[in-house]
Amino acid sequence: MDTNFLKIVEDIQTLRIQGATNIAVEGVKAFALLAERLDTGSLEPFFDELEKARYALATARATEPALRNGLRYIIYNLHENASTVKEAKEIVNSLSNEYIQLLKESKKKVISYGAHRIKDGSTIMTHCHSSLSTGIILEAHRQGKEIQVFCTETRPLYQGRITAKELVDAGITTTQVVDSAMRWVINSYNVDIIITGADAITSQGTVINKIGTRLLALAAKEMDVPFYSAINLLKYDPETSIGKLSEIEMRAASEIWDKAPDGLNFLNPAFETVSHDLIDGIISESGVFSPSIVYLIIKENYPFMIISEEMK
Ligand code: RUB
Repeated sequence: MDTNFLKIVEDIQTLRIQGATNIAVEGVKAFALLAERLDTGSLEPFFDELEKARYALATARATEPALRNGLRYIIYNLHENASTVKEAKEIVNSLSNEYIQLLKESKKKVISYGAHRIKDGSTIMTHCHSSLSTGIILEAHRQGKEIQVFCTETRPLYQGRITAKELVDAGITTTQVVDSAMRWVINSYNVDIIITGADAITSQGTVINKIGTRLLALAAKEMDVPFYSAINLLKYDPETSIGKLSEIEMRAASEIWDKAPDGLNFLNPAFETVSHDLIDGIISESGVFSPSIVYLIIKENYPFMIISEEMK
């Protein structure tokens, strides 16, 4: 595998590229560029190299089905249709563009539907950095709605600072709080709506997002504040429909405390689940609806993500 490709894999692992949509777009692009540069005489070694690349990207972050679904989309169609290396390269290129286009179009719709949900005068709360939920807030502001936003720091890697900077740069009144103040803010500042992003959604409509998201959803429930998850459905985890559990990525202890005393144990889960009963609605490219009907929507719109045991 060449160094340009490995650099992207490393950027994904180290969060220089972060957020599910960015990870999927950059990962799929890197895959297509690698395919373009591969110099193999016949199809078999070409497919072998692509499989190694697929594996490297698919395992770079454990909880990122949108990237894995993109690679599946390309490879499945490739094996069906390519008979020469030249043809295979063309197919990878056009399918990767198609998938990136799907991601971009779905993001636009999520942003548009989500902005409708924000009323003029709203106080909004969010967590971590999600290009979809920030996109919704920025769009509501662009439409001239008077809004203010509270966002968390998102320890240990402070992705909340990316959110805060984007919102402040756009001229939105924004306040950052430590993660443990999330409930206090909802209670003390009349938050009207909470919108977070999502990395994955399961066949049962459980959403997976940055650690702390479930706490936010529980606090929202306690105080009767609507909790929405902004997600494109390319983040569906197909394996959950055959009974597998989505994996939650565990990250290095050094992200929490790099010069910790010897003998101290750490746990650093990157994500957690939010079950559908805590979510008022998912804001998706197919509309705003209850997460519990996600499987039906996927079946209708993205049949390539429906799998069975035999396909594994
Ligand atoms: C980012 C995160 C985001 C989702 C959605 O985690 O949890 O809410 O990935 O992002 P990390 P988007 O920083 O660990 O990647 O809405 O941009 O797809």
